[in-house]
Amino acid sequence: MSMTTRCKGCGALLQDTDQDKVGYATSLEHVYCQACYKLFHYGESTVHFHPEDLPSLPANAVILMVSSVLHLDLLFSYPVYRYQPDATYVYVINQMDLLPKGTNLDKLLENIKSKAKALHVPYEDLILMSAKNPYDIEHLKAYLKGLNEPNVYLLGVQNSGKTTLFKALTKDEDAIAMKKAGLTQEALKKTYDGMMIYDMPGLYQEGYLHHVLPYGVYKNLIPDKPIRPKIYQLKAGQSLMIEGLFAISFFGESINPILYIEQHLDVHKTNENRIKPLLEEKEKHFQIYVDHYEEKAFKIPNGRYQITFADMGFMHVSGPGLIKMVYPKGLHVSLSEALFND
Ligand SMILES: Nc1nc2c(ncn2[C@@H]2O[C@H](COP(=O)(O)OP(=O)(O)OP(=O)(O)O)[C@@H](O)[C@H]2O)c(=O)[nH]1
Ligand SMILES: [Mg+2]
Repeated sequence: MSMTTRCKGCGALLQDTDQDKVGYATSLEHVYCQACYKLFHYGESTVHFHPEDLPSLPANAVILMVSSVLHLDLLFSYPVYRYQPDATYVYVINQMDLLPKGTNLDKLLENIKSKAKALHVPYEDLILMSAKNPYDIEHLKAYLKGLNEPNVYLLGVQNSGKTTLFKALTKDEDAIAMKKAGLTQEALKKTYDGMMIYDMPGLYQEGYLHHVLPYGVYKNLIPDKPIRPKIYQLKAGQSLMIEGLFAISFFGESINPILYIEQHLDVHKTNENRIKPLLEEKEKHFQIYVDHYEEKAFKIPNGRYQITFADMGFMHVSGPGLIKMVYPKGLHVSLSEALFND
């Protein structure tokens, strides 16, 4: 029996001594650690820590920087190229299937390129794709072959789809890809067509839904099917409540928000002065809520902007105007330029 058996689900080193530590299994001969086994078979989430150190990356590597379309506000916010400037960086915008069919992809690509240029981000290519689309996977395989590097690393924040890509590229059947944030614990590796493909643990993102809600709740808030954007017509002083999580109040001429979130989430219109009383009795009014909230105001300049609700989705708005938001304390909420037209 080997001392270095790894869990095939998350890559953690298996150990049978400490139930509270990562990689625990009742037997070292198991395929999965207990956390992965419970997650996969019962949808139950137990400990899974978030590794924070960046692994050492060789120069003769292609680094696929995987980002979800849901995380576009954070695209380029991890300057991995500073640690290994000699590797080849390719940005993969994944989960494109979540955006509506009519989305102007040329415009999106153009905007991402100008953002990269403005931030001086070095990159070889930008690929818009879906890890769930077999055609896109074939395209990526051909592309990687053309680069002719021996090592391919999948890097990016949690839940961007690295393990899903890894499985599709290498035909691995054991690794686990689910909406549990920070699932992959240590690098999983497998050969494909003369290359070694490494599926890395997710880069740790502060303030995502897993900070404030249990897995059983947040997994239903993260979209996994094509989003049907919803347009709202609001007057100044009116608000939208998304479940008991986000209260968004609008002040401006024609802010007309368009929400890109999971279809079944409860969204209702109210007035700004109703928000406080509603949240004071949140247990009575909402299915999903948190203990503590915080507030922030966003001044929207002239033009098209995006407000991102952590890893749950986003909203497009037209400025000028003002938006006041109440949201779970500690959650990542941001204002950025809209990268595509609705
Ligand atoms: N709709 C859609 N869902 C995807 C796509 N890629 C991944 N997913 C889903 O996104 C969730 C997270 O995928 P993973 O592959 O586990 O993400 P990861 O980047 O490995 O996450 P960590 O290991 O936590 O860093 C899973 O529910 C996947 O099914 C995609 O292209 N489209
Ligand atoms: Mg993973």
